[in-house]
Amino acid sequence: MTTPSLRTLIEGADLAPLLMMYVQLSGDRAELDRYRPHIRGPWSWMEDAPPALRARLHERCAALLEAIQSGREQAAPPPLPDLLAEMVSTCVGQTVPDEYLPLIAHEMGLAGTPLLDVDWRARPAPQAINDFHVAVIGAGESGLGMSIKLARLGLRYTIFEKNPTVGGIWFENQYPSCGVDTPNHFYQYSFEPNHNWSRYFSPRDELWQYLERVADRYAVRPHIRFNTEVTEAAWSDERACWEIVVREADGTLRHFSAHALVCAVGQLNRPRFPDIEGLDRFAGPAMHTAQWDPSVALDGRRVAMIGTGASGMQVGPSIADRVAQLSIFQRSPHWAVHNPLYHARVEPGKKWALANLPHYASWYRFQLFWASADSLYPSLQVDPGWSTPNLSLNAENHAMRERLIEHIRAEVGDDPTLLAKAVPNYPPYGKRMLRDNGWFRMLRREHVQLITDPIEAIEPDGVRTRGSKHTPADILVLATGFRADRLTWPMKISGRGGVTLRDRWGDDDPRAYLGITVPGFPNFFLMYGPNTNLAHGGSAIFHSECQTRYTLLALREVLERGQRALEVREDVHDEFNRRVDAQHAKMVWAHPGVGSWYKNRRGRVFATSPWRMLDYWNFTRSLDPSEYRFS
Ligand code: N01
Repeated sequence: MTTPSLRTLIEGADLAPLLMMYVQLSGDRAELDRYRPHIRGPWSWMEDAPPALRARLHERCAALLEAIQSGREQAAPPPLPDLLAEMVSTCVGQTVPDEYLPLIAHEMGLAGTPLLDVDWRARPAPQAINDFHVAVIGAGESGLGMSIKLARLGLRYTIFEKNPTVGGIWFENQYPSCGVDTPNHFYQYSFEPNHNWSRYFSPRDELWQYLERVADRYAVRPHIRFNTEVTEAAWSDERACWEIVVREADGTLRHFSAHALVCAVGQLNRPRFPDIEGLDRFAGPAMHTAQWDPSVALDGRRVAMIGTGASGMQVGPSIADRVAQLSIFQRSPHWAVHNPLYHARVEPGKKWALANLPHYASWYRFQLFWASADSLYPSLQVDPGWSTPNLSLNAENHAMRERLIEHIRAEVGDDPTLLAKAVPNYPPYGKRMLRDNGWFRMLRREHVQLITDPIEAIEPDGVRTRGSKHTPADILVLATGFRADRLTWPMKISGRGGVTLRDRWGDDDPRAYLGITVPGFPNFFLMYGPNTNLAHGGSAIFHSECQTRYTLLALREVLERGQRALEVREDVHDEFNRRVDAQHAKMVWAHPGVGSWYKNRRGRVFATSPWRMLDYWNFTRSLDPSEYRFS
C-alpha cells in the first residue's frame, strides 16, 4: 500500500479552516479575497468553491507545509488584530464584530497563556496552599473540568460523586439515541480536543467515554469518592470551612470538611416526574428517560411516551421501528431545526485534518463557536413594534419561523391535522430549540400517534385523556425533564447563620451572582448555576470553563490576600439579578405565550442566561475584589 501524499490527505479538509491555516502560516491575506465569495456561512455545506479553486488551495497548502517542514520557509508570526479580524469574518462568511477578537485570540491560543489557566501572581507559602482543601460535588463535565484546573493551581480537592463512575448526565442518560445536539468539536474541553469524534453530534457512549478518558488522563479518579452522595453542607464561621455530610452506598453517613465548596451538580441532575393521577398504578414498566432500563424489551410492545422535549425528540424516532405502537402525549410542541450533519459520520479525511494540520482544529472550533452561538442572539430580541408578537419577535425571528414551518410541512406531508399539531404557536427559541431527529417524519407513520388532548390519568394499562379516551400501553416512557427549578435539591446547603439556599430561593427561584456566587455563602461556587443555561446556542462546556476560571480567580484572591473566605456583596448580587431580569424582559424566554423549564411558576426566567457568550466570557475573565467581602 502506498502512503497517500500530503496533497491527497489535504483534500479531505474543509475549505474555510484550511484556508485559515494557509493564511495564518503564510501571512498571505490576498488569498482571503480569492475564497471569500465561496464561504457563505460557518458550516461546511455553506462552502461552494469550484473544484479547480479547491485544488489550487490544496496544492498551495501542501507546498507550504512541506517547505516549512523542511526548513525552507518559516511560518509567519501570529496574525495581528487587523488580519485576524479579516480572517475570522471570512472563515464564517459573516461579519464578526471586533469585540470578539480578544475572546477568539484567547480561545485559539494566539494571545499567550490561555486565560483559562489562572496562575498565581504572588504565590502564597506552600503551607497555605497545601492547607486549603476544596470539595467538589459531582464528577460530571463541570466537576471534572474544575478539578483539573484546581490541581493545576496546586490546590487539593475531593470530589463527591453519587454515581459509581464519572460523567454525570452522560453517565446517567442511557435512553436510545441519547447524544449531544451541540456540535461536538465545540462541545469538548478547550484543553482536551478530541480529533476522533465519530460523528459531528456524537452519541452518549462516546461522550461518556471521553469524560472517562479525561478523568484518567488528568489523574482525577483517585480524588473521587464514588457512590457517595452529599446530603448536607453547612458553613462554619468559627472554623471558616464547610462541614459536609455524605451518605455512602450502604447508607453510612460520614463527615468531611473543606475550605471551599464547588457545587457542580448542574440544572439537569434530578428527574422531574409528572404530577399525574395514577402514575404509580401503571402495571407495566414505567421509566424516566434519565433512568432508562435497557433490560425492558420494547420490541412489539405498545409504548406511551409523555413529553416532547430534547429527550423525547431523541427517544421517539429511535424506538419507532421496534414497537407495535407509539403513542406520544404532547402538551405543547417544540420547534426543531434540521441540520444535514446531525446524523453524519466524520469522514476520515476530516479527522486527519483535525489531528495533523496546524491551527486547523482551532479554526474549525471557531466556526462551530460562531455557528452555534451569538450570531442568533439578535433574532431573539423583542421588537416592540412587531405586529405579530404572539408568533415571532422581529423580522429575523419571523423569517426563521417560516423556514422552520417549511421544514415541518415538507416532513409531515399533506396532513393538515398533523401539521397543526406539530407547529408551535409561540416564537422560535421560546422553548429549547431541538434538532430534528426524524421526528416529523416519524409522526406520519401508521403506528405512531401524536395525542394532544390533556392527560387525565394514568391507568394500569394505558393513559386516559380528556373525555375519558383510553390509549392502551404496555410500557410508559416519561420524557418529562428535570427539576432545574429546585437547583441543588435534595441537598441541604446552609450558609452563614444557618440560612439555607432553599430559604433564599424558595421552591423555584434560584439566583446567584454570575450564576456562581451567593451572598451569605462564603467560598461557595455554583457550576451551571442560575441563569447560566445556554439556550440560544453555544456549548455548556464553554460556559463551565468560564465558571471554572472565575472560581479559580476567587480562590486565588482569598489565598494571595492571606484571607480565609470571600463572599459576594448582597447589593452586587441584587443589581446583577435586576439586570438579568431586565435583559430577559426583552428576550424570547420570558415570552408570555410559552411555558418552559427555563421559567418558574411566576414566569421569572431563572435557568437561562440572557447574555451573549461574549458577555459572559467578559464577566468571568476577571474578578473585581471590591464586589466581595473578605474574612
Ligand atoms: O425535558 P424538557 P428534556 N404532562 O423539560 C412535557 C437537555 N437535553 O429532558 O413543553 C404532559 O425539555 C413537557 O411539556 P411542555 C436540554 O437542555 C439535551 O426533554 O412543558 N407533559 C415537555 O414536552 C433540554 O432542554 C439533550 O408543555 C409533560 C417534556 O415533558 C433539557 O435537557 C437531550 C408534563 C419535558 O421536556 C431538558 O430536556 C436531552 C405533564 N405533566 C436533554 N410534564 C441533547 O443535547 C412535563 N411534560 C440532545
